[in-house]
Amino acid sequence: MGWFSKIKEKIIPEKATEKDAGKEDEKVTEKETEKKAEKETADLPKAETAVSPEPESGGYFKRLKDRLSKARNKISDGLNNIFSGKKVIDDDMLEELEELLITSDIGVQTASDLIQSISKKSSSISAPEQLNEILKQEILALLSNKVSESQKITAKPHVIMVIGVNGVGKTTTIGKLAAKYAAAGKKVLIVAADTFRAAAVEQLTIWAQRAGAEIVKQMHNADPAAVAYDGVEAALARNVDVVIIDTAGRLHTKINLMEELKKIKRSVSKKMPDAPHEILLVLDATTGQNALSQAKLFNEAIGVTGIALTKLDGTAKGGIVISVCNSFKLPIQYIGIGESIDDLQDFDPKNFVNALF
Ligand SMILES: Nc1nc2c(ncn2[C@@H]2O[C@H](COP(=O)(O)OP(=O)(O)OP(=O)(O)O)[C@@H](O)[C@H]2O)c(=O)[nH]1
Ligand SMILES: [Mg+2]
Repeated sequence: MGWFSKIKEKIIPEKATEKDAGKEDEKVTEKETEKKAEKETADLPKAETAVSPEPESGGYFKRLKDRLSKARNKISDGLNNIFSGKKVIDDDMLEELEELLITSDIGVQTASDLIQSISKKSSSISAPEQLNEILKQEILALLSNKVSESQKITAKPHVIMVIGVNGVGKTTTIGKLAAKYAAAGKKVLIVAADTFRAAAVEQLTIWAQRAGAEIVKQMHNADPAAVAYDGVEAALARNVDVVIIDTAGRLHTKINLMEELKKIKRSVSKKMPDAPHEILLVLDATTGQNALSQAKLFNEAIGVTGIALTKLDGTAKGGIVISVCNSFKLPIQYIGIGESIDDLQDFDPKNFVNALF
């Protein structure tokens, strides 16, 4: 199926899951979680076994633009409303602009910082519409400041541990990431260290097949730290380039999620001293400012090297990207813009801002 028909056929419901890290542990029974996982496995997008070829030139950006349409509509409609019929830039206009930024999830502090620098520059322009361009440039400057060089692979295997609360898109992102590395000619091994639900391993196995990656898994309820250790051991023996470890977002035991993740990290480094080389935190863009508190908690407890921000296609509040960039020293490495295997993009501030406006 062509990429354009795929976009047309896809209807993604607006999701608004407000979950705090760790809080869900007790609330959800194992049975409910198993049911959800089975549904997720059944819901996996079908008939995609490899990364689809990139659409014709400019297709990468076109796809990004298409998938950010909800967020773009909110911002551009808002800006049009603010500027329409106005001849001068006054305090009311700047206030309305600030409100629009805040309701787009840019965050109160970031919005106020942006308005301050915009108002300084606004004296040099005559038409209110020119504010649009200034806003764009300010946001781009803000995002570009925070982007680090993409992770270089120097170790073999390069071990990536993927963490985050339940349902944010860890397993899906792993499938997409594995496909990216495989397409770049890397030998990839996925490790199923989410041993909480049987269906989680099944879901990951399907993604591994699609991505053309190997998988290391053990029995349901096996010790996740032991699975991770075995995974790295297998990778060393099998000449693997990239290892990606899936972890649980919620536990059925009383062990704290953070404690379990620390244990996995320790066990990986016992097998390979520098590993994990990356700890990728997955955040769900539809959870808004809640994602910020998750980033803080995970970073303090485990140490995070980068962020994958998922479900940007499902939110009108694209400002969360700017908020995350401005609040932490952590770079956004990837953005998820759909449920298919080729819906993970390297985060590029310039493309992002152009697609958003
Ligand atoms: N629209 C959209 N959906 C996504 C994206 N990434 C993941 N999803 C969907 O989010 C749901 C949850 O994804 P999972 O990958 O199972 O999330 P998880 O973090 O592994 O969940 P747990 O294993 O329960 O902790 C699935 O239905 C995915 O298809 C994205 O970028 N866009
Ligand atoms: Mg998962």
